[in-house]
Amino acid sequence: MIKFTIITLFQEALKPYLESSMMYKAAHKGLVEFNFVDLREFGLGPHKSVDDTPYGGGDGMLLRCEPVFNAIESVKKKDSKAKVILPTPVGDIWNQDMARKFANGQAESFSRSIFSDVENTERPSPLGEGARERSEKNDSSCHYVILCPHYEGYDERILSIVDYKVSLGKYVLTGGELPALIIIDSVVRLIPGVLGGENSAAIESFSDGDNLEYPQYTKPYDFRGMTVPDVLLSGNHGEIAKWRKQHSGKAK
Ligand code: 6GU
Repeated sequence: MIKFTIITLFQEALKPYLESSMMYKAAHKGLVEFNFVDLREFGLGPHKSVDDTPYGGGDGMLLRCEPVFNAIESVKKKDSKAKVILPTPVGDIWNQDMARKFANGQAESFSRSIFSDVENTERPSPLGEGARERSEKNDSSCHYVILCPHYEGYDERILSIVDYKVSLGKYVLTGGELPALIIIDSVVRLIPGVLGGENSAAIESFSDGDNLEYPQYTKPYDFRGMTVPDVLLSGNHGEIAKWRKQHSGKAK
């Protein structure tokens, strides 16, 4: 069971996706759990403010430390082993290998590099001791807290409570909600039993089980004059495998 707790001001943007299709099925089967924490509840003053202007001047508003720390600490009080993910355009660029490690509960193996630029004396190793034990016991049960920033940014001190900084690519989005959905989707589909029919070996490589490498066709044979390569109808499995290999393009 993998648990995601999403800290956000915009739950309504996330729920329709997580309550549909494969995400819904995975949650329904008990393979994953989605929880929400409303950051506004941790806001300050009568207006439940969560942001303020930057010291030194500049445009826009930044997420403040207090609401974020209080929200994260409220989750950690119940589960001290929960790991915090911050979607940010300056994070490590998300890839299939990272998704697989999160799905296997082995994300700690790359967290050192993510942490190399963050000073944190209280947490000399972000490797929660449980990780190695968990992977030895083959227990992938884990809890990820995704903190969705909004506005123009966040107070840098928030990084001291974050385990992983993740970027989705070299462009800028308005907030962490879409990245959170992409991170969750790419992890959940790798949990054994979510897609059905796969075994652990099938999720060992990007291509296996993903059918991304070669062109595929289904019925009809002839669609508006565009026909299916005949080798695929030949029943010759050797030739079919050869054709697929020749036509596979490596996903970048
Ligand atoms: Cl994780 N956040 C934001 N705001 N923009 C992004 C991103 C994340 N990844 C790419 N662009």
